[in-house]
Amino acid sequence: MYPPPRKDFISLTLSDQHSRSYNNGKHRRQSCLRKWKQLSRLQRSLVLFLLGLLLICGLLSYPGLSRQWGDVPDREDWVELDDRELRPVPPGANPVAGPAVGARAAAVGLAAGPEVGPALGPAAGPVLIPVPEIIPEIIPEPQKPKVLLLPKPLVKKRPFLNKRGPPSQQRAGNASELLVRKQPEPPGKTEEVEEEKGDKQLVSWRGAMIEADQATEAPPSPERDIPASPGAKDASPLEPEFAEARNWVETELSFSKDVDVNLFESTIRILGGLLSTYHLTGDQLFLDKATDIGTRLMPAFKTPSKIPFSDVNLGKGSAHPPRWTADSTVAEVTSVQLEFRELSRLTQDPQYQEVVNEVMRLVHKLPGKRDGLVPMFINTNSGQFTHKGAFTLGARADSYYEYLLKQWIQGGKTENDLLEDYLQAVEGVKKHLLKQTGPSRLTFVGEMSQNRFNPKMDHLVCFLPGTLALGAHNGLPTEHMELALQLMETCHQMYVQMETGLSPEIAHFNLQPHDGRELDVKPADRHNLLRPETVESLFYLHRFTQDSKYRDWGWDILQSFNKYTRVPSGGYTSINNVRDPVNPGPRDKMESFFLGETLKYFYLLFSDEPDLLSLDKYVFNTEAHPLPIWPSAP
Ligand code: DMJ
Repeated sequence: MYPPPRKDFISLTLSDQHSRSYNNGKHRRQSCLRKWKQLSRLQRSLVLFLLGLLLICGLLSYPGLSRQWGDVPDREDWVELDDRELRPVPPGANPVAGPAVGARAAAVGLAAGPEVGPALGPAAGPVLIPVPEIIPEIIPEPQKPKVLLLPKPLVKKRPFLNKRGPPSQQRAGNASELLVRKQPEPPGKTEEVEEEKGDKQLVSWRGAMIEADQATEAPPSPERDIPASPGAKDASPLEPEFAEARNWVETELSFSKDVDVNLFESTIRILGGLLSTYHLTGDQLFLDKATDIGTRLMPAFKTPSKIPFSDVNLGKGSAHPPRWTADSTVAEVTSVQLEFRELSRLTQDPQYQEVVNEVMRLVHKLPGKRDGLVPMFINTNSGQFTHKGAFTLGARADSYYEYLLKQWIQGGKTENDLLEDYLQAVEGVKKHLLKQTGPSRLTFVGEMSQNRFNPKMDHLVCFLPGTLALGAHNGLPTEHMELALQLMETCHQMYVQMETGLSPEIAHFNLQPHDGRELDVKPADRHNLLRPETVESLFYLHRFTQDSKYRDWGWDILQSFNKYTRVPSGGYTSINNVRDPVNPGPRDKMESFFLGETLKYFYLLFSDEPDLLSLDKYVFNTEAHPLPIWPSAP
């Protein structure tokens, strides 16, 4: 048995060990050095190379570095990572953004690298970019496909640092205020995934990922983006896009096709769009194209009654009604007049105007109306209304009323039959279709069928506040304006009372005084097609009253569109259910009126230019294409 070690022994031992180990180390180092010197130059290079390789592998296997430098497994993850921090880049720095980052930067109005396209402009001066944008510069990603991204020109020219948020709340601010503030959550929202990142949030729902900071860019400079007067040729930030579109119209757009088209839809969208573009640019190409399609649509009017067929074959020059009936829709045959009349005025060829004026003459004296209200169908053989006794301001009748007023305005307020029919129709609405809800006395326009009132209102009816206000602006009774204000409130309620903040296609109003909700939506009516009518009316009411609440209401609608209908890969979609914010049911379909009308009316609503497309100079067709009000006859 050994005695316990003494402390000094221990100390001595350790010291001794240390000394021995030191001496051993010294000897080892000396022998290593000797051995190293004995190696050939080739052997030394090989050893150094292997050591270097080991070092690099070691570094790359370190998880943090690996994530940043090496593989970027998922683009979405990478974008989310981007959001965590923003930092300034010094002047002159040229961050090369990957496509997703570039697009994202464009979406929030920040600087973007050259891959985004020259239109976004280089990052000049101190700008903010997401931190990882500089990483591809360190280790480029050769496998990344070069995706040509369409620039977002409305953002690129001006970051609009002082114009974020509802127009009534716009104020000067710094760049961080570009980020959209968190919106209050709709009730019943449970499954939504949200990640708040500072001021930003990502909101995802099945089928779509909405980036809140992609939300609405502030309105662009109106005077630069839309020429203010016919033939204006000011440089516009949209010039490259316009040049591309013009080139397409010139080289690709051909109406010489064996294809059936709907007379009304083709007139309001294509003919109206071409005429409007002609006025805004002064470019003869658009008038030539308008004349071409206008002429190709003319066979529709060759019917026994002169009430046009619904369908025309553009290539064959033949026309026909739908397969199952000889009827046309009243709204359709009476809502092509603004366009055909204007085509005659521009071409000095009366044939277009004559056919559409004839329709109005026939309808003006037709029996079957009730106090100016028209049925929904008209027969192309007999020229008589059919399915009489059913009246609505919604589908199949709506734009008849709109075009009565607008033709009267277009023609310089001289065509008294049009005015008479319009005034009588407003009285008919008041007498037969206007009611108030029981609980809060909301004014709405219902429907009537065989003398039975139905408290059902299509979202389409929300064009009416705007039209009534336009009439009042043109000297019609002030009570039209009062009615417009009341109906505007109702259309607003059709949005705010839904869980998504978006209106259903159809609402049923409650006439009972003490019985539950203001409005009800049937399961089949819960879809939203990105329709424009409410935004359109908000534009008119804001223009005429300058009341900022209409802009605020419009801003809220836009936020809801962004939250529930925006698709990350581009565009917006109709949805199935405005009552389900968790699963609104994207349809993967965007109607063309969303771009043609809804966004245009948003643009006009938020514009600070009081006379942009002045309502004293232009009348908007039912697809939101402005046509000039004719100069008064001498
Ligand atoms: C548009 O195509 C036109 O406004 C038409 O008059 C009816 N409504 C749709 C959009 O909702």
